[in-house]
Amino acid sequence: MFELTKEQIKKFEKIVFVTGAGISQESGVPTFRGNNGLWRNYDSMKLATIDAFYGNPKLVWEWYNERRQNIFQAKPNEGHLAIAELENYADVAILTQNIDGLHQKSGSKKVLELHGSIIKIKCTVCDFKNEILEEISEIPPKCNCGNILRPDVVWFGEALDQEVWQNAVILAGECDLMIIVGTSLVVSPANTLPIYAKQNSAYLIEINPENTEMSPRMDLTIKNTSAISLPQLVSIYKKL
Ligand code: BJW
Ligand code: ZN
Repeated sequence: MFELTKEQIKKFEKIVFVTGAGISQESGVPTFRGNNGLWRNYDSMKLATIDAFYGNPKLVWEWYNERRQNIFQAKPNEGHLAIAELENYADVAILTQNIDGLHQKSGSKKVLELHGSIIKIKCTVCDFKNEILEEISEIPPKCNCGNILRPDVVWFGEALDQEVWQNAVILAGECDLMIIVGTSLVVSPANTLPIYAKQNSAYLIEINPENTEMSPRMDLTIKNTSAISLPQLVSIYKKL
């Protein structure tokens, strides 16, 4: 499946993974687009906006509460675990669009969360930030300053955390192998990361059962799921 020679693989010193919702699909976490992208008949893409939140904060909070409960029960799958294991053989960084924390749960150390985290909250007005330590009883929850709290995630039209993004761009620009897993690559600026890698002549591998708009620009496309494909990649490293 990985049509790479051992010699080619040995040359890859810095590996960067760009991951999206598809890597957690086999852990039971729904993706955003396609058949799984509906929640109570609402389009996930329309809920992930600041307008949706201010229009109906209770509804958007209910969406996040349900997802958090599901994510807390979810276990990293063979795909997450394979990436964590690869850290024993190479310099690995993960640039994830996911907010589910499953890479960290699987033991991966260098994980940059581009779109925030499901366990974090922040005030819509003041600088208050915290982690959700217990079940939220009052929806929407309130800050001590009197204003409503929101999930500390990045919605459409909002800027990514600049420090996280700058570091992601540096890592993408320095890697010699980028593996893009389980993302439709339709959301910017995350979908520009392969371009930074290509500028450094990195080798690009995409793992996705479906084609994406960027599939033609990949050096190798593996049209299979991440829980099947990633352990196969690690097994090549084990035999080197
Ligand atoms: C498997 C699999 C298996 C399945 N194994 N694979 C026009 C109008 C307005 C805005 C824009 C516009 N054009 C561009 C924009 C910018 C906008 C954007 O990109 N929009 C596009 C949709 C058009 N981007 C933004 O707004 C970003 N901010 C920004 O640009 O800021 C500029 C700015 C600068 C300065 C000041 C102010 C602003 C922010 C984007 C934030 C995205 N947020 C979300 C929600 C995060 C929180 C949450 O999770 O709730 O991020 S939306 C959602 O999409 C989420 C995801 O991280 C993200 C990407 O989705 P992903 O991961 O790719 O999932 P899917 O479902 O799309 O794909 C899954 C894939 O897996 C599929 O390909 C499957 O085939 C595959 N798969 N099973 C392997 N087992
Ligand atoms: Zn506040």
